[in-house]
Amino acid sequence: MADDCLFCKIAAGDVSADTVRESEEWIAFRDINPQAPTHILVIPRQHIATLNEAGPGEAEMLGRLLLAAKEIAAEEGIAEEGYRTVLNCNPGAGQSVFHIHLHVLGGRAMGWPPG
Ligand code: DGP
Repeated sequence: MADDCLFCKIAAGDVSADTVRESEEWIAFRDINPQAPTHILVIPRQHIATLNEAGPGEAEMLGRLLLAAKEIAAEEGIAEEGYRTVLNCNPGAGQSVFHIHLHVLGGRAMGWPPG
């Protein structure tokens, strides 16, 4: 756990969140500022600030985050219609919380390219 990391505090239960699913390795909760009718964040319990800090030792965990996103999309009823997973890395891409998190967005049409 990193000091002063909001998502570490959510993972530890010290800050409340609308949790939809969790495992020993990750926790998924609704985004406080949703950008789509369904907007869920999947975060590892392990503190990794950005994708740039992830190494080969995190490969399986990162893969399981994607599989969690797939399962959550099915539970939320957006799997067939379509959904988007996004992992912003660093401020130039829009990252504002420096604990990696996978956005799962759905429930509306998505434009491409993203802004
Ligand atoms: P990013 O911009 O990729 O770093 O995404 C951070 C997301 O985190 C953003 O969509 C808003 C969300 N967020 C920030 N603070 C909180 C919080 O306290 N609770 C919840 N549930 N989401 C938060």
